[in-house]
Amino acid sequence: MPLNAIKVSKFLSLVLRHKPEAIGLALDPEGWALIDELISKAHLELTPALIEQIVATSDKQRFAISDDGLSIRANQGHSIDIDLGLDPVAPPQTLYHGTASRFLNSIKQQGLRPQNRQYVHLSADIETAIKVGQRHGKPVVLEIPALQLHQTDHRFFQANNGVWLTKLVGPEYLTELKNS
Ligand code: HQG
Repeated sequence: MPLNAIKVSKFLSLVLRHKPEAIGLALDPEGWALIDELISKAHLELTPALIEQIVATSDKQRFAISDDGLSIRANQGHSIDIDLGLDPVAPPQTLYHGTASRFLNSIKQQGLRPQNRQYVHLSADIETAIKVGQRHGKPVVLEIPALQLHQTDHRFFQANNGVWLTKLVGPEYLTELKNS
């Protein structure tokens, strides 16, 4: 992504996932913001075309535009309390969580917790989990027997961009992948 697009994408993540109040933006209960309102309140120079381009080219498909084209929301990653309207679905047999080695002791004691976000984020493949972990330090990948957990009433959700979400994973279900 060009530098300006990265800057705008980070700005969109901030106001659509974490701090809409930073620019006095209103999100509806499902996390949607009106694009016109976002543009008028943004401190950056935004146009509908630039927003559409960022939504279309975001490497992780972080954002979605509503069917009527008027609103935008983040597909996942929220720290604020919004309802993505996702139904629980059966996950694949195994899911992965990328983290950093410095968090391992705490995770082994407490399990995976959402920390500042609404959900724990899980990946369907190891490569993605390594990249997620690298954002925090030396990456470590934890393997989760997702389907087995689902069969014991543990709920999993899949965001519109494919990222898997769940509320908590107990330490007894986490296996550290060596050489990850
Ligand atoms: C760790 C990015 C100590 C957890 C990514 C993680 C993802 C614990 C960190 C999305 C813990 C939270 C989310 C415990 C969990 N004790 N540490 N009990 N339980 N943690 O950034 O999963 O680029 O909130 O392992 O790609 O890293 O922003 O979550 O390391 O999809 O679109 O606490 O954000 O996407 O960190 O990343 P984060 P995450 P974007």
